[in-house]
Amino acid sequence: MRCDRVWRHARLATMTNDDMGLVEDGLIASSDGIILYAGPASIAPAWDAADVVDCGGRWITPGLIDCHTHLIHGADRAQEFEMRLAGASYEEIARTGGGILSTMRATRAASEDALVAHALPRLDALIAEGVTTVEVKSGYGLCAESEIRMLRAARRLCRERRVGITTTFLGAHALPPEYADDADGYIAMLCNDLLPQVATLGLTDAVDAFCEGIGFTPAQTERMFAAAARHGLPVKLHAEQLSNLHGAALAARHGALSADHLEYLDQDGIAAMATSGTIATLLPGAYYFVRETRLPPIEGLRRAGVPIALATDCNPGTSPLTSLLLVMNMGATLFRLTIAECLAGVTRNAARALGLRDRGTLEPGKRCDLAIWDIDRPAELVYRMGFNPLHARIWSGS
Ligand code: DI6
Ligand code: FE
Repeated sequence: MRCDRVWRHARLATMTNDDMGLVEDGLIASSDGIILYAGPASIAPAWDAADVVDCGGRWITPGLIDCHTHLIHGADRAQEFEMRLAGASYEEIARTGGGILSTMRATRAASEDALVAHALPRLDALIAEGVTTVEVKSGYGLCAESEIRMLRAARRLCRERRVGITTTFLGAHALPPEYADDADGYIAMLCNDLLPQVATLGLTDAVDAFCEGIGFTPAQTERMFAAAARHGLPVKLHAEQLSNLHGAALAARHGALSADHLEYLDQDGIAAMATSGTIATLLPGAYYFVRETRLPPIEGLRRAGVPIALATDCNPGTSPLTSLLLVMNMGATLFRLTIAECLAGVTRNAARALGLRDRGTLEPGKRCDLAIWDIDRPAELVYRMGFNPLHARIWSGS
């Protein structure tokens, strides 16, 4: 049978089952950027390929997927980090005009070109470790013009690099100064004016909110979800990061793709997520960086069969992190996830957290997004810290 390309003498972690779907002597065939075959060489059809790559026994996984980032933002907050090291708390810094609002000012001041230019080094760091799809949120503009500019900048990233980008509208991330003391008014503006604009322009693939004491209430979150439904957009939620407002259960009731963070998630939230098929996206970089001590309820999620995704949460305030390999290491070390759970978290389950059925595993019919690794066993991807064993990255078949 004819195809464009074959990778042979490879070991595969197809991620098609909970044991990573391992294949010792594997072969992948692709045409037009789509996998035609991924499995044992011994039972593969005889492929007639224009291009045959001998992998020399290297491991191939699906291209990695970072399903929760704030990659587009105006400036970093290293200075705030110094203040925190000197004893100031995140809340104190926020009260004195720092925190999210300082990033808002920098983001509003940045042109679309500047936002793209500032994000590219972060995107390149992800790509260098085999990432082939990245979710990017808005939420540092907090006004129509700047939120739209952020989403346009995010969409541009996939024209600047060979990578899949999905965008998420996170207007309900923080309350901008124009609406101080009027959170309901801000939410009404988002629902009635800004989200319809963003949806009409085709700039977003999903809607997210920050449901938290320092963010928005469950009632306000629900208004965002209702507006998202009016535009046919799926929802996700920053939930139970710092306290338990029962956001995950609310998200589940609205059929959310994912609920993210979840350190303070309770059993009712877990049960609701299990019923709705909502993915639990854990963000160990934020847990680490804010020195959180409360662990997400991993065992409860496992018992209920809630699929777990892992992501960087790359943002300037609580997770200035651009390594999914390190995220996997943190997932194992801090959250006690298994190797198979860590890898599923940045492939199969990350795809589900984005509602993308066309990637995340090595199977016929899926996109041919691959990461080829110089390792002897998959555990090495999780075990090392600050070491990058990527041999090659294939996006859309080449
Ligand atoms: N959760 C977080 O940890 C970040 N946003 C959110 O919703 C914080 C973002 C920042 O401090 O800039
Ligand atoms: Fe986040």
